[in-house]
Amino acid sequence: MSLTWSVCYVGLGSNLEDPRAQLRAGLAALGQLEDTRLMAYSSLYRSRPIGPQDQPDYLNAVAALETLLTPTRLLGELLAVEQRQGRVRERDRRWGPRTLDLDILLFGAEQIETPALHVPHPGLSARSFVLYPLAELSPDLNIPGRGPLRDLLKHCSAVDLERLERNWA
Ligand code: ROI
Repeated sequence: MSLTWSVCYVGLGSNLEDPRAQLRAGLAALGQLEDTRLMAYSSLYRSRPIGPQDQPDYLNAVAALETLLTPTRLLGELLAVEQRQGRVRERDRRWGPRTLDLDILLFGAEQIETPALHVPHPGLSARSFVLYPLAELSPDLNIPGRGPLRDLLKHCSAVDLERLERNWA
C-alpha cells in the first residue's frame, strides 16, 4: 500500500454472457475494492471488435478510481474480479471474446513496464473505445509518454463506436 492516493483509470470490456450485466457487476466490484474509491465512470459504449471479427460487438466503459494500492496489487485485484465473473484466461483465444476484461489504462503519471503490467496500456492510443470514454471523464488528461489525450483523439476514428446510456450502472 502507498501513503498517497493515486488516480487510476480502468477500462472495462465484455462481449459474452450479458455484457451489460458483466460491466455493471464489474463496476460494482471496483467500488468495493479495499483502500480504493470509485470516483466516476463513463457512458456505456458499443464497439466493433478489435481483433477477430467473428465475435459479438463489445460493450466498453472506463472507470476513474483513487487508490492506495500499488499497481501490482491493483492488477491482482482486477484479475480476481475477472475470475469471479467467469473469465478463464487460459481458455481465451488471443483477442477472442471474453466475459469481462479489466485493464489498468493509466496509473497516475507512472510508466510501468514489467512482464505482467504495461502502463499506460499499450493499446490505448489507437482504441476509440478507450480514448472517447476517457475523454468524457478527463478531457485535459496527458498520457505519460504519449502526449495530450486531445491529440490522440484527433487521430482516432469513432466510426465503429456508438455511445449508449450515460447512467447505466
Ligand atoms: N475490441 C473491442 N471493441 N473492445 C474490447 O474491449 C476489446 N478487448 C479485447 C480485444 C479482443 C483486443 N478486442 C476488443 O481484448
